[in-house]
Amino acid sequence: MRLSAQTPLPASVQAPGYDRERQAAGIVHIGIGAFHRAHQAAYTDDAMNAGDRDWGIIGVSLRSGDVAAQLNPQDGLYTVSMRSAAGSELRVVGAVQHVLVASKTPQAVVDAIAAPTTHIVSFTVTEKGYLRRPDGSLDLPEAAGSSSLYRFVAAGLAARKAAGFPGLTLLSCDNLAGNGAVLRRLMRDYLAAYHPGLSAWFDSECRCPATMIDRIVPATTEADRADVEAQLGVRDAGAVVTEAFSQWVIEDDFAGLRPRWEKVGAELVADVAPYETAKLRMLNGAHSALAYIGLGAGHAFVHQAIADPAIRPLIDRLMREEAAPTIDAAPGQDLAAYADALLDRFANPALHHRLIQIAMDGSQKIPQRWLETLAWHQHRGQRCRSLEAAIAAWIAFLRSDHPIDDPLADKLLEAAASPDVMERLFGDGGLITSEWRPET
Ligand code: CS2
Repeated sequence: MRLSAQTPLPASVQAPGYDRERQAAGIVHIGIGAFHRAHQAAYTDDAMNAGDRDWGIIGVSLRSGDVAAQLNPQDGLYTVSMRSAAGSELRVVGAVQHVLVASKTPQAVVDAIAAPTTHIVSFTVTEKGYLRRPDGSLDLPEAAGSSSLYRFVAAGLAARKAAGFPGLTLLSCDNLAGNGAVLRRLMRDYLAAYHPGLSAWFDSECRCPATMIDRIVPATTEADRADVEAQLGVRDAGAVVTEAFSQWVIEDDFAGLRPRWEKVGAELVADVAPYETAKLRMLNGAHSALAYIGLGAGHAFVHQAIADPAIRPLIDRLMREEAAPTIDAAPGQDLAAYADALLDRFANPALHHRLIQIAMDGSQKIPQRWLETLAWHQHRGQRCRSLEAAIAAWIAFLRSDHPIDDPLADKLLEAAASPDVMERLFGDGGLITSEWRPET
């Protein structure tokens, strides 16, 4: 038996407390992977449980039909399993209504964005999904391709303008520095090249708030699905596994309506930057260091690497002595307590978060996770021993027999094989754009 709207659920499992059939879809979410299902969709489900209405989510996968095949036969329902050393707690999320596959039904995606009930289009397309050139501008030929978010959003916006409907909030939920401003800039680049008649309307009618999104969500395994099935009593092909912790800080700058996410734990603030910078440089910076250093030491999981007495002090120093001083904390933001909490989260033995999952797409992650911190210290004449060790571990990883999953894989492998590897990666005109220059 498969999970669906007809399935009776065990009393211990939290289920949607609102009439799912009667909710309009207020959100179109592009990139409906495990992270969105464990994070934004759960907040939105909470908001509807707390009384908000018409915030159903239409999920979009740009390429793969996998998530549609998992969720559509289940009426959009799926389980979130929150795991800690004490055990796991299950909830079934009802916010997602159905999933479209853009490569199969592109017009349905445009129609969903153009629908008068839609107020927000949100994104988790990973760093590389934004199709940026090294100088930060949009890669226009790529953005004209069939799996580009920009094509669908622009076509949906054009239809809204033609129909006289209001603009939208475009909400980036990816780990980029200044994700709202990045999306706005790239969307403008796209419109200027391909829909110039829409540029002024986009600027006046649409908003791109910045967000800091945080929840550790390992890729779901077959063992996880079996574990959920044992507790739920039915098969859930779309289950996701995560930690109890969750955080979402959102710039309060919306074009129109939004769910009252602040009633269910999100923080709506004027300036996201201090939270986002701390998260990228401390959490994600430590994660990427754990990935390359940990894999080099023979570990498979985050909790194993952080327990290694040769690695833990280095990560501790990376967060407290290298990353934290570069951050202008917001009032009340306690970076030492943040580092303590991160060490505990990394140590969660129930998560089985694979280092190799974090190691992918290094070229897209390392600038905002490590290089901004390194540049900050370099301007002050200071070295960062932990981050330098992390860079050495990344290069060792590129030279190892691990398969390299990265949009720049071929170029990285070529650079890593050269004796001038540091120059080829980080020098002037190198593969990775940054202000930081390696010491010679
Ligand atoms: C991780 C992130 O895979 C990665 O690169 O660092 O996905 C991390 O788990 C999340 O950003 C936590 O919020």
